[in-house]
Amino acid sequence: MVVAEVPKLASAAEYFFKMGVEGKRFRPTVLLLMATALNVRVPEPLHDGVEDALATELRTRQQCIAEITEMIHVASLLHDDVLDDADTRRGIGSLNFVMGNKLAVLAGDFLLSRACVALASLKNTEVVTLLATVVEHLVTGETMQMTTSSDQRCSMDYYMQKTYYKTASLISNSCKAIALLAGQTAEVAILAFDYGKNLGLAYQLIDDVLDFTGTSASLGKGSLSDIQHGIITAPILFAMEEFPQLRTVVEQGFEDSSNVDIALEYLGKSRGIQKTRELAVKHANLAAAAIDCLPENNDEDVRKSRRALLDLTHRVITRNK
Ligand code: GRG
Repeated sequence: MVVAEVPKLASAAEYFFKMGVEGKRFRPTVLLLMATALNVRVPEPLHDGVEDALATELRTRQQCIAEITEMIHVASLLHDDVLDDADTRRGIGSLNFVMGNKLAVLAGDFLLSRACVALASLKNTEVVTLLATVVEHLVTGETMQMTTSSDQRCSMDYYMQKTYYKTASLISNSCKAIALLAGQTAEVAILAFDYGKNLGLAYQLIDDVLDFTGTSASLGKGSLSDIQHGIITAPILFAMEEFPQLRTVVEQGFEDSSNVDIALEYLGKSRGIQKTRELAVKHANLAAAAIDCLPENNDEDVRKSRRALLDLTHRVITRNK
């Protein structure tokens, strides 16, 4: 799906799909597990070749959602790196750094348009609406992060809304799309959405902790990339609730690195990291609860996939990279 006619565009678009830099593929993994977890087994008497063919076709369509989701994700990373003027991504040079901003923007557009063509081929307007909304959310979240007033920067509600748009919308709406393609009820589709949304929020909250701690538990061991770019995340927002004087530092900004040190000092004295972890655990538990609410099913593959989805809710909160 990512192969382009023009050689330069082809190498740009394929850049992050090559072996070794393909990323964790967390999103497609979740979606394929969700597809199996929502499988409705056909009763034995009806089970014939036709049913098998239908099951295979459904799987192919759900796999297409997983592919589209990964393409939208990578497209957004390419554009994000241009906006941030990043020079690395996934341990190698970012595409904008290696091939320039113009090709990086065009490669993102190309991936997004190939994703649109694949989406159209599914001929399901509700699913098209879900994923088109995701792209709108990504752009909205990015813009929210870029253009904040002082009050918005210090607001937990604003931060959670932005986090939903930038990180959780993609996985929640794609999970819902998987359920709709399976012909599931509106109730089950909402459970799939809730799972994705809460898993995505938990994932990002831990990401924000790791930006301060890295693989160790101690502060300042992470890349500190958010705070150095002036992006205020949950740990600082919680610390600010305990130490309101931290707000003055946040308002001054972090161009002066001594402000980063001051903020880290307050963060260290506060329960900011712990409270962020607790909030992540709360969302991980909500994700697990959504899986537990799915209609009972005794099929071994379905149960295995549901266990794996539950296992992921633990992994997102215990990961240290
Ligand atoms: C072109 C669709 C499109 C949108 C443009 C720039 C922009 C609008 C959106 C940016 C959205 C963005 C970069 C959100 C961050 C999401 C996030 C947590 C990325 C990290 O994901 P990982 O850790 O990365 O899963 P890997 O490398 O494993 O894929």
